[in-house]
Amino acid sequence: MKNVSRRNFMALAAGAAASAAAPSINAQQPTSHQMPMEEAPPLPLRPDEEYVVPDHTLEAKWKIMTLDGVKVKVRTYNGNIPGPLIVAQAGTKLKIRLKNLLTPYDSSAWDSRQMNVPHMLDHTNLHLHGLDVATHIFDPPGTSDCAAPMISIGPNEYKDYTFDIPQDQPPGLRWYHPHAHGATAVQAVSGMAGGVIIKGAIDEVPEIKAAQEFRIVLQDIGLFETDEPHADYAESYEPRQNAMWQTYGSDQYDQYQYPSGSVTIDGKPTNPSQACGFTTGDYHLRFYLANGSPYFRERHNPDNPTAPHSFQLTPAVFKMRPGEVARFRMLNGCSDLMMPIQVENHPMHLLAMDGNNFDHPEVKEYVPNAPQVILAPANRAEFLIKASTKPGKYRILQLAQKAQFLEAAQKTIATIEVEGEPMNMDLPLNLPTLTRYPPISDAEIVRKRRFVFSGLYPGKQNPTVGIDFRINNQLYDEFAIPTTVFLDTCEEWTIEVPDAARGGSEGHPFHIHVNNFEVVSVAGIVPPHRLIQDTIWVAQNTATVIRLRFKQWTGKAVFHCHILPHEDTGMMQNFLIAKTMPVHHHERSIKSLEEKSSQKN
Ligand SMILES: [Cu+2]
Repeated sequence: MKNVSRRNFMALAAGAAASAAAPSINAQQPTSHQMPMEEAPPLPLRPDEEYVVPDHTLEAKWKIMTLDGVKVKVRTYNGNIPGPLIVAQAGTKLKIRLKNLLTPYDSSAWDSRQMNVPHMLDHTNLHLHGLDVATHIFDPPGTSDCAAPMISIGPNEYKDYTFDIPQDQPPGLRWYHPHAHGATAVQAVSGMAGGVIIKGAIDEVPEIKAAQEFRIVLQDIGLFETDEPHADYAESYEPRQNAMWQTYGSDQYDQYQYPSGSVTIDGKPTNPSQACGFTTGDYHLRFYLANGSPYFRERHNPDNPTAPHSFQLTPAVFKMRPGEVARFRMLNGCSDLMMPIQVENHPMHLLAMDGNNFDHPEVKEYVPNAPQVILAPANRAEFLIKASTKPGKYRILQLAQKAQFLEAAQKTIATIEVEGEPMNMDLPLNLPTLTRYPPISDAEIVRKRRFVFSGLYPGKQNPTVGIDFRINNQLYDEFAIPTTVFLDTCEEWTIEVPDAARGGSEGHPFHIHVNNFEVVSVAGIVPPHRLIQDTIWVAQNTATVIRLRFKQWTGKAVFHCHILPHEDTGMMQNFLIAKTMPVHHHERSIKSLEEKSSQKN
């Protein structure tokens, strides 16, 4: 891979694409849902709705901060990384105002027929990840119009969202992040994400109620040296439009003697000092953060770009007494990293995945170098740890893995320091039963589908990016609906990542909006206990089988790979949840034949 000249390939391919497509200016007109802030009428904005005062206001805005001694300019919610924690109850309305205070970004050379290139990095929207709420990516929320555009809030605009949280929404850890196609990766890997906790029955289990709670929001921050002449920061992630970072090297070297430089949509090198192109995962500099504090650093490795130079920083410390039980809630909010998680020398009492608790805690024994839980990008794990009777320091580890484009070194996420007066806290035997996801029987399945997630390199459909990230051989199309499902029906889907020869160069995490799914099998293995998730890792050359019940909500929604650069460059599809299953024309014709014959008799 090292000798591949991506610039040469892209120069040819992107040049051809650019000459075939007429340039268009992307003029965004505010709609009634996106009012420029200075023109907004006083509250209440829309008297026909119950919207009065938002429960939470999220402001998307730049912030200059210092990470591990490096002055960086990042995108945030409300100036904080992670964004504010949102706590809500099932059966209530959650009102969130999203204000976009990001600065304008030039997308003038972007051809809007080519959706799967980074564009409109100054536009944003909001996704509540893992909540069973109405579809809210297309305008207006809940729409079933196949031509409905994605919600896109421009600089100095805002939008009021109202989410109806179902009464039977399982209590647990969920999260929010931007989902504007073409800008999701850049915004999220710049810091825009936060946790959502739904309170409920599990919080009242006496052994859990008695436990102190440690929340761990994990994020990554991708950075490049800035080329702004008078910048008061050293690194940021501000790719020029249609400029791609050349992971496999170039003629340009930065002050650290690392190759830099990007290509334009025409495949031409940009200004040699412009190091900041869109990347499909490799950055000049990347920090991994736990609750906003960096615990690990990676630097681009010009000699072996898929194995970044790695450096462990000082991780956070959680203090526990010997025999104490603590509740951990961990969110993998990273843009692309799959994390095999292990707590040193301690069994993990897993309570929930993706905010959906089990009937009883599942004990994952400690085995050196074996993960106790795997967190794909976007997954959450909630677990109890009963501290050892032996005082000491025990690491929470992300084990090394080579299942992705970039090799992931082992990282210490945090340290549990066991010290002080011993105690002997109890672990719960049972957990509350979830009612929203009754098991789906064979007889309920009305349709089986197969979706293949594959990457083609060099790309044929997406020459600007140079790699095609596809589902069933197609790139994302905002207005196509390849899949229609029906309310109150169940389906079984097989998500497949092929072998290397057929485009399975790495694993992909599958995520679907609106309804969580039941995991039937992973690589042919039936899980040891019932699993309800909204995201699942699908490893190279394996298939994962899931069952879905389309419940309560109709409308246009999406499923996609949760490696965000893959999603932004095409690995996403729309689907429609339609209200009633129509009578198939075959059944209609049989019925009319029967009617005709009965009339004759
Ligand atoms: Cu992917």
